[in-house]
Amino acid sequence: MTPGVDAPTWPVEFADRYRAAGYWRGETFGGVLRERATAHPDRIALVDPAPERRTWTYRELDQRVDRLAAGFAARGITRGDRVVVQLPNVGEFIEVVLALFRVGALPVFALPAHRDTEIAYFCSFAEAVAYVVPDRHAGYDHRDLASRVKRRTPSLKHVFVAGEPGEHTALREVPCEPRPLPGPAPHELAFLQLSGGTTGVPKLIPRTHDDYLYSLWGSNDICAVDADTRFLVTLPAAHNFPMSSPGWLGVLYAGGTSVLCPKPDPATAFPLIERERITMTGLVPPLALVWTDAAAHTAHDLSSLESVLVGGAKYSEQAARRLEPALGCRLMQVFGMAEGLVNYTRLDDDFETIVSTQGLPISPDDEIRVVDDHGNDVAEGEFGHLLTRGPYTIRGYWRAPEHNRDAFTEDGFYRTGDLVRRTPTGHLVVEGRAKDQINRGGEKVAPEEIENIILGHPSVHDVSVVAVPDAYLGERSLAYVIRREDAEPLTSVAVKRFVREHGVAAYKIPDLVEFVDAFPRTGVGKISKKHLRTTAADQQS
Ligand code: OOB
Repeated sequence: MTPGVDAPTWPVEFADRYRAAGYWRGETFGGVLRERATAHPDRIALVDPAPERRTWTYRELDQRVDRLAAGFAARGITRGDRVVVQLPNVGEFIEVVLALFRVGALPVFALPAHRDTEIAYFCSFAEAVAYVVPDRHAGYDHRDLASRVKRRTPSLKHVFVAGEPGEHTALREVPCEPRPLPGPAPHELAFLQLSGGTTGVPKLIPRTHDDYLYSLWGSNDICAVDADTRFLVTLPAAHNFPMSSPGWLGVLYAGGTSVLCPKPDPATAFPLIERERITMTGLVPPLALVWTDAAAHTAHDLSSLESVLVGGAKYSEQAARRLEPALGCRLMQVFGMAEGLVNYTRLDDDFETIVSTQGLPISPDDEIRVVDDHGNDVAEGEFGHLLTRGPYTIRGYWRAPEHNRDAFTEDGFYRTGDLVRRTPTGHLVVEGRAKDQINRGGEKVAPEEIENIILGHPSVHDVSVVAVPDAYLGERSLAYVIRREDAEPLTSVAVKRFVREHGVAAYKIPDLVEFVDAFPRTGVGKISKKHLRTTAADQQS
């Protein structure tokens, strides 16, 4: 699938420049795996510790991926086809993704928490031909979800189940004798990642082999990832952060070892760090807080840890100061986005810079602009809207021409929606957000999506969902609801239940619901979210 057909791509002069600079190396994921398997076949690529410890050498991973890719191809899945993948942190996830890469089919990375509404949307919007699920995960039966989605999605021909398949196809039945596959070209799309989103439905982010591979090896250089790295995949493996910053794909690129963590709590992760001699992991701020506290009284040996990356949401300076002494390793802050741009504090930055900034971009060719509300560059050190363009930042969302007109400038800068300032060394400090989004400890919620659901309740006249500060998560969600005068009485519990029953990820259910008689309005009569946020913050404090 050639980028440009379904989404805007880099103009030729930029693509030429990125190739000439050596950022785009003309590699593909399938090719990289084959090369690593040839260069060091017996090194351990992957460990899935639960329920029994399973390991994959690079040779085994390559061979299994080859057989699975052939099996997908034999079932008619071909280059450019979309496949929604919703698996937790298990070895099958890695195999499926790498096999789809090898075929040239595009994984669409759903999260394990997604439910009917999100999955049905991804499958229909992406016109997915297949959907890959676990049998059960965290007490939830994904086969039933798949049956419901399949009934309403004409394009969906296959459901593959890791585990007991029920009425679907067992993933273990798919592999067959490898055969040569045409495979994708480096400039073609590798996958579709989900955007955190500010709109009613999430946007799909088209990433190419060339651009994503650059973000991997660029991250590896900065984070000192090499063949001796033992990376713990603590966050959901399908999210951009644990996948590529530097993530399990970065570690694969370097020939190191990734260990899949089934749950992110210290009780699960700390024994694994000790047993697997983990050197590196990535955490969102709330988890970093929990780990920092738990490290004080753990009996587990965490001394193998060399660095921990923290990002996805703002990490408070006070919390950042405590991490290194508690965990006995280096902290790196990461400020990234699935659309592209990733910033890291550097290993040789001084302590103050590491705890008080969100780092520098990966690439010398990441162009950064900080602008005011009218798009004019602000003075050095002032804060404003972050715009960016570069060798691994997309030029447009997938099949979203209208949205792209707002989300990108005419000359191709992505409007991140983040408010930042730049220090004299060029480090970015995230000061806040202009986009209408809730960042619930790294999990992004688009208020509009939840407002649209609540508006469907017969007793609701109007609704506005906003973020409120939270000591642990950074932010939580609050739904302000205006009841219909003539309707049945409505409780907070009923509103939450209504959202849950609509079938969305649990983290999107409003944490708080309050009933009001009217909303504050702006001069032009729109609901003033700014005003509501301030009221909410005052009430909570
Ligand atoms: C990562 O990716 P997304 O796509 O889930 O979310 C991106 C947004 C950013 O635009 C920003 O609003 C926020 O998440 N964010 C941060 C942050 N890191 C991300 N806000 C403040 N401080 C930080 N350190 O979240 C993501 C992707 C790759 C690597 C790391 C995180």
